[in-house]
Amino acid sequence: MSANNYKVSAHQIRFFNENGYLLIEDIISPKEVHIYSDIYNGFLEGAINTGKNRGDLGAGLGNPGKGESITQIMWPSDFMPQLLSMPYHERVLAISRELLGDDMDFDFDMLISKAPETNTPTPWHQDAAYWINMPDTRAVSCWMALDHATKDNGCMWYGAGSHKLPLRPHRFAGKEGGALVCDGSEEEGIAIEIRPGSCIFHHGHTLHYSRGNSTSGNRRAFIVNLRPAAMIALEREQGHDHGRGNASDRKVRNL
Ligand SMILES: O=C(O)CCC(=O)C(=O)O
Repeated sequence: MSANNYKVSAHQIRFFNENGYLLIEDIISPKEVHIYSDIYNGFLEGAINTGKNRGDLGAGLGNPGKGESITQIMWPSDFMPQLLSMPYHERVLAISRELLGDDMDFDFDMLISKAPETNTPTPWHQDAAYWINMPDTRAVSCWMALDHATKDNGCMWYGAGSHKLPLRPHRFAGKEGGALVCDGSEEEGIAIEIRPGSCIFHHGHTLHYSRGNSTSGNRRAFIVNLRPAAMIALEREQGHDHGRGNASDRKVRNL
């Protein structure tokens, strides 16, 4: 995947280093939002069969007997490789290199969708709790909204500066093998409501969470995760690929 030019300012880089997250408005244009929205719906509605890569991140957390609580589809770009050379992935890669260095590379992508009235929060966690220990802890995730993300439908909340603190102990929030949770509360977080096509970058150690979707609309997010190329190679050597064809590839190191 090549990175096209996308400049962030020195102030934005400082903000990211200080707080562990960074809002980027309109990473894709309104016209591009329509294109991505159609692709996303193709995945959600099953026009693209994602088999075992589709799961319920909210299993055991809410919505019993009513279908998926939080739909998670791992590796959409495996099913549609052209995504890798489309604007979102290319711009995310470019920005990740500006934020964390030229050796940042694409690790994996995923879709996380909260259907109307599913009312299932994504528990407080730090992404690094899902990963193997890595000597180089640089990692960043980009969370792009395809619907207006609001507190009521599940916008992201972040613990500012939490990426600088040690990883908190995590445990399974619901079903074993499902979502992880650590201590955290809205009092220590900041909610970031964004419009479709805007996104937030967060560091792999930044504490975050989202409320459930209690509205009658969708809350769709397209997420791309990046880390140094050498750390991706290390993960693969150790057999970790973030659920590529195997939704149970979830290694927890802090239980
Ligand atoms: O979309 C959500 O509710 C959670 C997303 C998340 O935890 C992440 O992107 O790391």
